[in-house]
Amino acid sequence: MLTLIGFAASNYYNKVKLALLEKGVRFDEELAWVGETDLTASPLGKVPYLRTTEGTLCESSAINEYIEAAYPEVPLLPADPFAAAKVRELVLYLELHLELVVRNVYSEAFFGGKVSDGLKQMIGKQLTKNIAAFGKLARFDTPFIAGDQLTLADCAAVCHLPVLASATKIIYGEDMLAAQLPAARDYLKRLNARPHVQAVNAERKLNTEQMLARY
Ligand SMILES: N[C@@H](CCC(=O)N[C@@H](CS)C(=O)NCC(=O)O)C(=O)O
Repeated sequence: MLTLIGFAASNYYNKVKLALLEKGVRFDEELAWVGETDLTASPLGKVPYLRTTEGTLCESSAINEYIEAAYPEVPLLPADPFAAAKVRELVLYLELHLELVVRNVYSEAFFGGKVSDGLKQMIGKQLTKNIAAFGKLARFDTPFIAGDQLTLADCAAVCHLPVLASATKIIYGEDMLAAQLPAARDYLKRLNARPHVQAVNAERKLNTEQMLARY
């Protein structure tokens, strides 16, 4: 049995949860807020992490790759090695070049903190460049972001892109994702209509209220 540990306001937690749901893999959830995590399982104190019968695993992409290999019945990676690498390329772009960059302004966008104007300007510039580059790799003309099949890249995109959209709207007065990649909106609408995505989003909203009430 698998136990996913963390909190449902987290985009990384939800990326793994969505993969488990879409694959139909049974799992439990265990709530652990930042500061309450098991540091032997996730030494940086980050969520999510996964408890398995073999031990624990942290880092959402390592977890999703493990789930994919251990439960291959409903695949979220193409069998073709090149097509699978294209999916992984999208996940890396989403995280290294979009999520980790925009994360620098979350404290002001979502948590009542303050970010310097200099940093905002630098992050804004990086995002302009990185969103355009992401748009060269992402497919918005196909049902899913890497083509005709739902993949791990969709699990990441549907959790990370809305945060990029809302953080940039708050900080820069413009949803930079919609401004640069207008087709992303329809893609997210399509994905958000999936029952498992709806379930993840409903729990995200509830958990976000709980998280903000703790501040
Ligand atoms: N690279 C990590 C990122 C996970 C991450 O940043 N999680 C956030 C919540 S969305 C977290 O735990 N932040 C607390 C911290 O960094 O101390 C992954 O893919 O799992």
